[in-house]
Amino acid sequence: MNTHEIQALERKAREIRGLTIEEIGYLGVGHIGGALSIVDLLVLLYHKHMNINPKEPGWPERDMLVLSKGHAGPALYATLADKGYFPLDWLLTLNKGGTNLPSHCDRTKTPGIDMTTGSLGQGLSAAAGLALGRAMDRKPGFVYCIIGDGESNEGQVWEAAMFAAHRKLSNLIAFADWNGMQIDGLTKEIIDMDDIVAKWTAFGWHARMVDGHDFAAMDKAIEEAKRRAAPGIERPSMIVLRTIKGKGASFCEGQVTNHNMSYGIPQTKEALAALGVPARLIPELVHGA
Ligand SMILES: Cc1ncc(C[n+]2csc(CCOP(=O)(O)OP(=O)(O)O)c2C)c(N)n1
Ligand SMILES: [Mg+2]
Repeated sequence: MNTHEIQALERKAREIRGLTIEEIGYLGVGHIGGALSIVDLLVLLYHKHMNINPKEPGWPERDMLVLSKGHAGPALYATLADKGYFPLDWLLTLNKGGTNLPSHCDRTKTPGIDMTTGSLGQGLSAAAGLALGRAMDRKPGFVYCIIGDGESNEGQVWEAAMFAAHRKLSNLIAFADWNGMQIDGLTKEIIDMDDIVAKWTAFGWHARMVDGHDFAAMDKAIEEAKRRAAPGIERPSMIVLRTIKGKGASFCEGQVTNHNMSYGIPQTKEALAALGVPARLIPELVHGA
């Protein structure tokens, strides 16, 4: 990727962070920390790597994403709305009665959501099933999956790890959002995963760790993972992303309290100013009241 492409992705990520902060700020409470830590990855996937058609969300040949850490749905909703899957103003209905955008992802409600998630530990199994189906049908395309570091404490993650390696699912590219925090505190104090790359490697995956806020590094890792689909080296890939929970929200970045926090219009306004992006959703901020 050249500097121009990287700058365009960085600009897009600031916009998506702004939309995500407005979306949750308008509701008044939500999983802002874990949503913001994956924005750079979502932007890279949806603006560079994924073969998709927002006009036809169910296109059978599309690449798919399973957001296993389904509580980060609001960041994915902002990315999808911006891509044109549904109108931007749906973002103001987040988790309200009758909405198409529940707090956690639901494939029956939202165009562009490929798997229902929120019960942690299950998404990688679902992604492995989708990838196996593709492989059995000899269909092209990749299945992407995002899990959390706290979620990685779940046993089912490691069942999926064994299964995907056994079936040589090189069309499965997973990411672990290593933001160091989970609901009750620091991951290393709850269950320390120690050398996580060594663990995935031992489970038969191609694994590496990169900075989850560095587009060039992530892009290189994804390109490398795609090459693992070649005959003779078929392995699923795990890309562990070093990230900052709450990245880009001036009022809570890096704070262990940002998992599922309350905030409102004043903090939203402050954060948008710090990001250098205009308000696009909340009427009183858009019209400067
Ligand atoms: C099976 C299950 N247990 C508990 C929860 C409640 N819960 C929601 S988010 C979360 C913490 C997840 O931590 P992590 O995977 O690190 O997410 P992130 O830091 O990216 O937000 C928990 C325990 C859940 N959604 N599913
Ligand atoms: Mg975490």
